[in-house]
Formats: sequence, C-alpha cells, structure tokens
Amino acid sequence: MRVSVIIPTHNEAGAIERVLADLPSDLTTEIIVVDSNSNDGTPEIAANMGALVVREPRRGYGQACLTGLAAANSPDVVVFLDGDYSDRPSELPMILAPIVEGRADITLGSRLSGQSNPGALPWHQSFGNRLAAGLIGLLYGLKISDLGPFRAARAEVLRGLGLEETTYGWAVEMILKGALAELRVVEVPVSYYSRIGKSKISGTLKGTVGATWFILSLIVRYRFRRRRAGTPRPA
Ligand SMILES: Nc1nc2c(ncn2[C@@H]2O[C@H](COP(=O)(O)OP(=O)(O)OP(=O)(O)O)[C@@H](O)[C@H]2O)c(=O)[nH]1
Ligand SMILES: [Mg+2]
Repeated sequence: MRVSVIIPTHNEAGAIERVLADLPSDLTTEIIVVDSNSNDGTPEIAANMGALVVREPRRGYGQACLTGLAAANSPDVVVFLDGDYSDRPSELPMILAPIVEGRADITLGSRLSGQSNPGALPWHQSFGNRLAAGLIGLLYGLKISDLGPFRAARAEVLRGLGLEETTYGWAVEMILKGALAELRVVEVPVSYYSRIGKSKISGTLKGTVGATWFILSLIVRYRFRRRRAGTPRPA
C-alpha cells in the first residue's frame, strides 16, 4: 500500500524535524511538506531530512492540503498531519489501521475521545470542536467527537469528493462531503500536546471563536446546498 503523508507548514522550524523524525518510515512511501513562505528555514530542514518540499505561495491550510494531494505520487492512502508536533506521528499505525483493514474510507484522529492530556487542547478549542462535531451528528447523522487534523483517507475516494475550501474549512469539508457521499468515516483516539512554536489560529480565544463560527456556518451551508440541489439525505 502506497502511503503519502502531507504536512502543511508555515514557519515550523522548531517542530518540523521532530515531526519528520517520529514518522514510522516503514509505513510511509513519501512525505510531502507543503510550505507557504516560511522565513525560518522550515523547507530547508524538511528537505535535508528527505521530505519532498513543495512550495505553495498561496496561503491557507486547505490550499496547502490540496496542493499536497495534487503532488502525491500515485498514493493508495493519503495522511494529513500538522507540522507543529501537536500530534504524535508515531501514532500513524493507529490512523492507518481502519483503512488497511478495509473498514474505513476516512480515518479521523480524535483528540477528545479516549485519554486526553489535560491542557493540551485549550477549553475553548475543545468546546468549539465538540460543538461542531455535535452539529455534524445532528445534520449529517455522523457520530464523531472532534475535527482533528491528523487523519487519513483512501486517495481515490478523497479525490472524488472534489474538495475546494482553501482555508481551515477544508478539514471539515472533507468530513461533510464524506458523510454526504456515505463514505465509511471511522474515528480513532489520538494523543495531543501543546504545539511547539507560536500559536497561529486556535491558541487564542478570539481565533477559536472566529474559526468555530466559520466552521459551524460551513456545516449548515453544505447541508443546505446539497438538499436544495435535490440530493437525498444520508441515512
Ligand atoms: N502551507 C501552509 N501551511 C500552513 C498555513 N497556515 C498554517 N499552516 C500549517 O498548518 C498546520 C496547522 O496550523 P496551526 O497553526 O497549527 O493551526 P492550529 O493547530 O489550528 O492552531 P495553533 O496550533 O494554535 O497555531 C501547521 O503545520 C501550520 O504550519 C498556510 O497558509 N500554508
Ligand atoms: Mg496546531
């Protein structure tokens, strides 16, 4: 099975080396670091460690993931992982297992199921993610607990979803379109730690409120858009 790992980065020089070093090399076919305009040496560190570095000057987490997906070389499975060492890359086998065993199309690493590390996810971020996950359960019938970034998908079905969000909405769009397409979405518990380096989005209350509001509106909008187009509701 060919596994491509895609890591979006913007100024993650303090963390990227540990992220890459901890990835189990026997399980990965290629590691793609999609870097946007880092000025702290992130792409150079990644390249020195053997990753394929793709430059993407257009900002946005989703844009970086889309660019990584387009650059991946005939993968069977694509894995998405943040470059700030908040997830544990050594847990890749847990993320891959449901797909390898043929019982999932998408695996989501949940930071909020299982044992979580106190304080790793600030209360406002836990609340926002639980709220969004609850709304997805209500509107899409998909029971999940979190919208975490560490995840994997069968490449063929992921490409078929036609993802297009270029911001943080990309991660939720994958779940929404996956649920509407009745894909098998399976959650596995993963551990989570405070990021290395400066928080860019969700570390602040203001950042979380803005991101959560945007994500909640996407959840409603995608549901409504599909229904108006006459697509049947998922069971
Ligand atoms: N290529 C690219 N990567 C980005 C961009 N914005 C964020 N990233 C990376 O995407 C990953 C997730 O971003 P984070 O800043 O960790 O977002 P977060 O986890 O919601 O919030 P914090 O960890 O609190 O900053 C990290 O590896 C970032 O370096 C971007 O515009 N382009
Ligand atoms: Mg982060």
